[in-house]
Amino acid sequence: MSKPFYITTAISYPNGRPHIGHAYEVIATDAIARYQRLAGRDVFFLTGTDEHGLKMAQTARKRGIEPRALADEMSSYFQEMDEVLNISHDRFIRTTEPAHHAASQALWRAMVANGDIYLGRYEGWYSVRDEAFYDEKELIEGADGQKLSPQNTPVEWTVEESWFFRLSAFADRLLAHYEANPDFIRPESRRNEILSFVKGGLSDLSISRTSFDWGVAVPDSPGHVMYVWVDALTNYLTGIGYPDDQAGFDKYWPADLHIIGKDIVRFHTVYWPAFLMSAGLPLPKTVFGHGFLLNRGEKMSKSVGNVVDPIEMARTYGVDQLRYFLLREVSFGQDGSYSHEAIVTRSNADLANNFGNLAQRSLSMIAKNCGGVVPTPGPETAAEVEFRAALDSRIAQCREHMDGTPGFPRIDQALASAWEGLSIANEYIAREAPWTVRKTDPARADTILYHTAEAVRRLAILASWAIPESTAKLLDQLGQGADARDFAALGTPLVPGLPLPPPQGVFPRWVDPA
Ligand code: ME8
Repeated sequence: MSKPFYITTAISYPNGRPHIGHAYEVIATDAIARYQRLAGRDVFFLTGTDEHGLKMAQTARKRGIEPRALADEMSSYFQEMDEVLNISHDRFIRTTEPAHHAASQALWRAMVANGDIYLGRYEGWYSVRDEAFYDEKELIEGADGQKLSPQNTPVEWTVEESWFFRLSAFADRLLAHYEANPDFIRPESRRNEILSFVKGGLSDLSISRTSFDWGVAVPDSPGHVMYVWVDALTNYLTGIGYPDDQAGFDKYWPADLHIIGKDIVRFHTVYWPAFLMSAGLPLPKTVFGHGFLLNRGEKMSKSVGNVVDPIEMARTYGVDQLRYFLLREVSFGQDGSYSHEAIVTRSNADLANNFGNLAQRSLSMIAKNCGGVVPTPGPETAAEVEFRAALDSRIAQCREHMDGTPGFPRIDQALASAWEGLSIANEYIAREAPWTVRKTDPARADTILYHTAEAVRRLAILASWAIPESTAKLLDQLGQGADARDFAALGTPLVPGLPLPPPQGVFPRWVDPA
């Protein structure tokens, strides 16, 4: 058995309903998790909600409810989203779970034991929206002269007694780690940002709050709750059993891949590794900072009114249509844009026309002309030899894109290669024209249909991490059992004579209502 693979998303703040950015992150992570499972890895995929902090407390207060009630309500929408989007996570963690409080306190104690936590007084700028402290020099000036964080959010001057983490002592060790492990921060542009940030020197980090109580209690320190990012990051340990389930923890830690958005790379590549170093735990292999999803190129915000409900979108366009669009259209690691037109164009061209036509043509001809069983291929001509070689090379390219660069699965390019395979298969059937050949040479038509159906089978397996529901339907129609759907089955050809269920269209075409 090959090495287990542990992958995580960020855990989302359930202070509102999920938006398309949350959907994008969990879909991309799900695609990678499914890919690794198909490749035979034992995968653990963790996602969840980040329920503490001032932002949650303030939102709840505004609504006149308890933070816990807000978290319960909103976390349920994130869980519903995951279900609707066909997310294959192994665990959905909520940071309000008792096990997570215990894990956060265990990590805290380990950092205390290493001498990295001391009591002090925090005076400085805090952004509730970002749940982040900022140095004066990082702030920018807003339109009416008020101070804003580098993320353009309001900051407030905060003074309180606080526990501090000796982050300043970790700069050299962090830099040495980045140097020795180029895959630690991906993609390269994010790595460069962090390198220059850390080279600029690190201040100690305030890691507890006394002005509110919605959080994990600091051990042996009445009145203090942990800074939300300390407990939030710890979720990656809690999720696999830290500190009590040593076997589970040893099996999966260190994480292979933390998938997060570009706005929280600093927390994951500066604070998180420093906490782990302090606690004597190994560091995750890669933190990947993906880009942001923009609505027609604009940042989404409640005030612009362009926040889109991903559950609605999946119901409107179809789950696989939405998944495919996001995975194929966004260059992984960069920002991407979406619009109704772009989703419709992409899914009609690549799903309905390319994949749909190929499957429909070959399977309906087999149903009609081959007695509904996989036809028996006759002798191959140069056309089949070339076809198979071209397909083999696209399958290999797809896998190289996903596996070739440690920590950087090139999702969109992998799909581009798989879809080149589909185009090649469509060209093959169009050129060989079994519908014409059948009239004069039925055995040759059977050969062509066999090779086309075999291509549909292989490409359905190859794409199943991206569009699991549709490809499962195709593999049902090809009579493939549950044990014949992973990458190992790519090399096990269709068995002639296998009876097939009646074919049905899998990729509906979107037609705009008149
Ligand atoms: O940051 N496009 O939670 P969050 C793409 N709780 N991704 C986006 C996005 C957009 N428009 N907007 C947000 C948090 N994201 C913390 C994380 S992890 C220990 C704690 C991404 O709900 C964002 O970058 O604000 C993050 O990775 C995730 O969605 C959750 O964001």
